[in-house]
Amino acid sequence: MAELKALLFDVDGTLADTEKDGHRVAFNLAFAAENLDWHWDEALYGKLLAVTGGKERIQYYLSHFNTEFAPPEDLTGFIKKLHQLKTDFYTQLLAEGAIPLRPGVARLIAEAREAGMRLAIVTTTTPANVHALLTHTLGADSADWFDVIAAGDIVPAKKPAPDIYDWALAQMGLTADETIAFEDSRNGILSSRGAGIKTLVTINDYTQEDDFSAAEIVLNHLGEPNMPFAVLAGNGMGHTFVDLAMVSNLAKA
Ligand code: XBP
Ligand code: MG
Repeated sequence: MAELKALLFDVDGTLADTEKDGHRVAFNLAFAAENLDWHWDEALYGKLLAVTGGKERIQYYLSHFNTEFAPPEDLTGFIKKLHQLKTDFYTQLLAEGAIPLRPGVARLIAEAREAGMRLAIVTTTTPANVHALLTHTLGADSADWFDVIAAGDIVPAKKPAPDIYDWALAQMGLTADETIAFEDSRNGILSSRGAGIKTLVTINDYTQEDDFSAAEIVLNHLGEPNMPFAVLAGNGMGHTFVDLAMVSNLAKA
């Protein structure tokens, strides 16, 4: 049985609830700035989350939900520009402190660093978004705490493909059984499990109905000493908040 050497964190929905009040809002601000009469309300955005990656999500919106739109000749360039604008709005929202970390995230990362556990980010979102979230929640130098920030277009096939997790493992020189992943969504766990990595899931409003049967455990959040988690599937082993001891046991199970 391999020893646990690294914690691999998804970002959106896992480190912070970024989708509804962050990404969605930033997409809408970008549409308005470009004089597009598109608006992604909370319900529509839930459907659009079927596709990961912001550029891919815009493409999916046009092909499935706004087929009336007459695409410009250079659709790829148009989407790229719109998405860059969205990234600018999104990182601005994070700089304003719009999105806090989820319960237990800062505590677990601090404990892991203290113990010399390696850390990585494995996400679909744009690298600038990861840096903005880390900087404005954990502090200016916190991106350096992570051995690898695997993000965005680094691999062409985004989650649910396993490629981004495979890439992170290769960069770290680790095997899947030396790591554990933290995810919040079906696309996320398909990716982590596809790479053979045991996965702890914390759900959110958009993902609570997802199929997480491949998870080691499913929780409402990571919990804090004064805010116990609820176990939605799996065995909490008597714990009330996720600490390194619990994570190591899950990795061994
Ligand atoms: C996150 C995503 C991303 C963000 C938007 O998925 O799907 O597309 O919503 O980010 P995961 P960009 O949590 O599985 O990584 O607009 O920067 O692509
Ligand atoms: Mg996620």
